Amino acid sequence: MSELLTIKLPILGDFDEIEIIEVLIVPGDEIEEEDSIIILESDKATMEIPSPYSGKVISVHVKIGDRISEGSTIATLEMTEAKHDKPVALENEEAPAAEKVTEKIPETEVAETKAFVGQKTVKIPRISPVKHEEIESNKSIYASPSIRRHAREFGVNLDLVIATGAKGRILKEDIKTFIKNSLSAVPTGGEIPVPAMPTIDFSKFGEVEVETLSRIQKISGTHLHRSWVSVPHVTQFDEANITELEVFRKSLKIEAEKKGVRLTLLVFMMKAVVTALKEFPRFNASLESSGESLILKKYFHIGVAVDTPNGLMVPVIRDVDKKGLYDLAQELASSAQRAREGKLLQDDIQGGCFTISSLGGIGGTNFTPIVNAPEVAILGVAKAKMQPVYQADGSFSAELILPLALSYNHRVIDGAQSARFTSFLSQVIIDIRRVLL
Ligand code: CAO
Repeated sequence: MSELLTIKLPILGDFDEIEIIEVLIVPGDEIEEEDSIIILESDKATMEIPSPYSGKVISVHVKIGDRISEGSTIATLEMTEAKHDKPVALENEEAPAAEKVTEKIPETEVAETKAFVGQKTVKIPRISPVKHEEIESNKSIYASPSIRRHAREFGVNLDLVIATGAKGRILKEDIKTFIKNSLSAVPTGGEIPVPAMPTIDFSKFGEVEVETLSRIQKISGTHLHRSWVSVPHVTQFDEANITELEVFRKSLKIEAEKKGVRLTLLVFMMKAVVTALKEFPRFNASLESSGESLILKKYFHIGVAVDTPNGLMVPVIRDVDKKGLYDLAQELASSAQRAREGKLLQDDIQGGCFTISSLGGIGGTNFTPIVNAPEVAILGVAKAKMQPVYQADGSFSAELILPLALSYNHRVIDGAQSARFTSFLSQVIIDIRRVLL
């Protein structure tokens, strides 16, 4: 016989209304007693909350971003009879006699923290908050104790692992992916290994200052490096006449301000890119990790590179095809703001189909962006400039020209396709009404 039990949040000392940054279980999971079920994070500490019992997860009542306090319901567990009989230290005097303690957990292993299981109050082993300073001291790696243990078991250097968890947290899946990638990256006879950078004492040549890279810079650096060495890059340059688009954009400026949004060129670019992706589905795809097949996506989630004080971040704006310009402008501004404040959640940076990197608000004539693999193409947008354009009647007119740079994975996309893509995109931008077609 089995019994349904509700797992509630134990007392966590001074902590209240604490944010859930990871939910580690889903309905159907078979979990063991002591397996972590959620991870909480406050300003001061990170805590893994373990399950007090083994059993099958029936339902999960919380999600990432929820703030919970003592007694909040986390999950419902079906405890199997064998596990149910397992002795636990019950405190509730009203618990049925048959379920009372047969063996006490030694006092040293028990914190003042308590988990509430159904109507019974049960002591659970100590939950050790991991202070942020401890994490920082360990080369700014964001990982729970169990993940660190797991990494140590496999000899994985966490510094090199790309984190996909909330706020850059390393998950068990990330370790698996790292190991998988490391195994498949073993150089075969024909490959040329990348020689390590020599260690140089630059202070021999003059005064220097050492600045440690931020966590985000390290993570994005690893990701960019992997894309750079594994994707055969080609960059296709093009340009678009945005004179009319700029007139249209400016005509909407007051209306946009009234709505409290800034309608920048980038918002129009997102819409134009989606129109081009619909026309050229191969650009809205990812190469399967085996390299054997192409996964064509039927959704249009666009990543936007954001320059933050801590480094480059790419929040993903979902379903761009289904949203209007004002909604997109609002969402872009809010994502950029959260990126700059380091508040993006795991969900905010996942699932992108195609990335736009716009340096147009800053300057430069053009640049070659690195493909945000496993996406297959990225559009670089540089600063638009007034230029004389030759007209059919032999005259020149002053037009606002936008430089475009499309980098793509040459394994998936041919040069001719890329030129067709940017020509089409350019036409859509010239006459933005085409996004309606
Ligand atoms: N040409 C001319 N003007 C441009 C332009 C372009 N290509 N792109 C934007 N502008 C204009 C905007 O329209 C805006 O003008 P108004 O004030 O008249 O509305 C102004 O420049 C400032 O724009 P912005 O940069 O604040 O806003 P945005 O929507 O264009 O970009 C964001 C938002 C988040 C992408 C940008 O702030 C940013 O972080 N860019 C850097 C991205 C980056 O680092 N890429 C490199 C990645 S690879 O290392």
